[in-house]
Amino acid sequence: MGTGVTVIVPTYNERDNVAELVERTARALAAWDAEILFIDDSSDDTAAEVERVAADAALPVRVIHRTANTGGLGGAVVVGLQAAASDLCIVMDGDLQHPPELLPALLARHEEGGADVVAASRYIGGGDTSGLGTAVRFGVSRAATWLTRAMFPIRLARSTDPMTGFFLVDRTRLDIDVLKPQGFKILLEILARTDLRVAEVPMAFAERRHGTSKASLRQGATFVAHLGRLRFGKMSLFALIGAVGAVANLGIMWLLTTLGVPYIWAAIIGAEVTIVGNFLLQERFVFADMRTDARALGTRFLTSFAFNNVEAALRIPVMALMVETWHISSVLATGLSLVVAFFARFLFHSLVVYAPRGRRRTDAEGEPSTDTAARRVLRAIDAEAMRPGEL
Ligand SMILES: Nc1nc2c(ncn2[C@@H]2O[C@H](COP(=O)(O)OP(=O)(O)O)[C@@H](O)[C@H]2O)c(=O)[nH]1
Ligand SMILES: [Mg+2]
Repeated sequence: MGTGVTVIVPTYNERDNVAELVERTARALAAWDAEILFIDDSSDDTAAEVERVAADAALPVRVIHRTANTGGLGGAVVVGLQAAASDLCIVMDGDLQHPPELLPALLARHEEGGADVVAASRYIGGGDTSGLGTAVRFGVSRAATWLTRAMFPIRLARSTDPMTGFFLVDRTRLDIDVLKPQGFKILLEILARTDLRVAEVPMAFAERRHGTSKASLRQGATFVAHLGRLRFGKMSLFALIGAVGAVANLGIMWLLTTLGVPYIWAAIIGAEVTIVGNFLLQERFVFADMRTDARALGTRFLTSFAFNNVEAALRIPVMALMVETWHISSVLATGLSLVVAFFARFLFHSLVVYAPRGRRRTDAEGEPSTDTAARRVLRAIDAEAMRPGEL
């Protein structure tokens, strides 16, 4: 028996693929002290099928069936990394698009040394993407890969396929707690948030055996938001949306005044439309991960709307006061007030609008919270400042 290895297989309705996957994996890893660990979120009886197959499998097979699907595929992989019997873990899809026969090659590359992660790439010599199916899917996959590598040119310099779901990772080199996986791209999460060394082996990506793909347009949107958050953190994404809103605001004003609407009204309509538009974009892209714990949508909207209106109404008189009392130029005053307003808006949204429900005034034991507002503000700023800043 060789070294221990755990093959982590996330499954979502993969019942018909289990038996073949276990058999091929057992054969490929006959020389290793291996186990297979399924992390299952299925609504069919995949978990029961795993138990059935496990009974006469040639290697230990376990299944963890999750009752709540937190974090989707990425969340399942994190659970697998925590529960694995071995420190050497390999994540592999449950639909046989990742050929188990490649497992020894991943392990061999790791044994050569110099790498904490070994990824199976569809894009290096000998790799093959025909299993991706349609030309559209291939194009989307390629474009997403280029975009991602362009955004992390240093961290992903050695990774031609940071979105592959087939990879080996040495758990002892990984701080699992820093991962905040969303959706499908767990390897990207690992490579972007840590400085693990990555090596690659080519993979021929196969056709899915049974069942259907769970990738979707929705996963695509989640991916773009995930990428934005990994790269910029919440605050920069928030700023980006604010900037887009400012341009939209000017456009609306221009349109309305051209149509003959008096400019005061054009300004008011432009401002309100922008406030509502910004709110919707923030909901979807900046604070999506905080929505489930926060208060109801209506309450979030009203709090955000009220804040922005008060802020917009206050900014002009405050600016006037600055010019009058500090004798600074009006341009400088405008700049200063916009910067202050930006931070105020961001902090208000992350600390109040999207604050976790029920944890605002009491701590876990129901005691009045000793966590002061100042401390929470500092923590929020700290969390943003400590994003992966390097490329
Ligand atoms: N545990 C778990 N597995 C998932 C989830 N979504 C997808 N999977 C599994 O992740 C693997 C890749 O998903 P798949 O639908 O094949 O995506 P595609 O290969 O990109 O089309 C498969 O083994 C799925 O069963 C999920 O929410 N939870
Ligand atoms: Mg698949």
